[in-house]
Amino acid sequence: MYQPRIVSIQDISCFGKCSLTVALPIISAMGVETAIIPTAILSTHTAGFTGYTWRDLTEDIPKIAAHWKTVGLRFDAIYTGYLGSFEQLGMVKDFFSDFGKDALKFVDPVMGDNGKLYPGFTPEFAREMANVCAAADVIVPNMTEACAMLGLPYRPGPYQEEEIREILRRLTGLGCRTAAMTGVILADAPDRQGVIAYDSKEDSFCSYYRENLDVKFHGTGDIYASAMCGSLALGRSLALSVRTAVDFTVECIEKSMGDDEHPYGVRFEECIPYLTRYLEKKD
Ligand code: PXL
Repeated sequence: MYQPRIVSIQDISCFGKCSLTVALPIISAMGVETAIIPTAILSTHTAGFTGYTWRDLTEDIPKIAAHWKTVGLRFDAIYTGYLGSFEQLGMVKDFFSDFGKDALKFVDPVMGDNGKLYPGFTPEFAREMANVCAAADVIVPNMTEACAMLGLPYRPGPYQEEEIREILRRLTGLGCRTAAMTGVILADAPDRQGVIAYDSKEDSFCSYYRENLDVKFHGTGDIYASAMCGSLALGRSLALSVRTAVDFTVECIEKSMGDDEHPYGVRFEECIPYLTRYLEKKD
């Protein structure tokens, strides 16, 4: 049977359960081959830690891509996450041109949360990230990232559904077919949290919510994006992939609630054995 292959382009945070250290196990557990291009090696992620080390691997990216061209590698999906510089954004666009013709280009424009950009990110960087999103097929920003990319003022939720829909229309107006907003809480149902996705080609929206767990863990956006990209690479529909990713993320958060030892990341490892259960669900 055909095995899909994803390449994920983002950093390795050696400690902290995010970016490649969650993308690799989650996508692999879905039965999807996972190639990687590490963009930097950090001792920890940048949220909640200070004094972390950072080895930049920018110059390796075009070299890896050039070698892969000689090997003739092909990918079913290209999944980008945290990217650390303008130069890397340009390289991702080049990678899309070189390897993206038949691949799903999936961009998680990781830049911030709760109205704040992570250390080192600027409004100018967000505008350039919008250009990467323009070249993508599917993007999965949260409200902070969507507002930064569109140059809109951020307002904390809950939101009206039409507000989110309008932002998703504007995001796809950048050039990508599909935009999915993560971490959505609507005013008429504040006890739920979920994702609204818009397929601009079909002009259709889908959404999926679960109970709003009143806790914050780092790295859940990466878990969500990895599961959604893995599901799409398996050829599953947008609606089903959103649902799979939300359900898996919620399960990981539930496993971690009450565990004060690990605020830097969720206990996703204990949920991985059950991940394939979601894949049995069909449209
Ligand atoms: O989880 C997103 C992420 C990935 N990589 C690094 C980060 C963050 C968020 O802060 O700092 C290095």
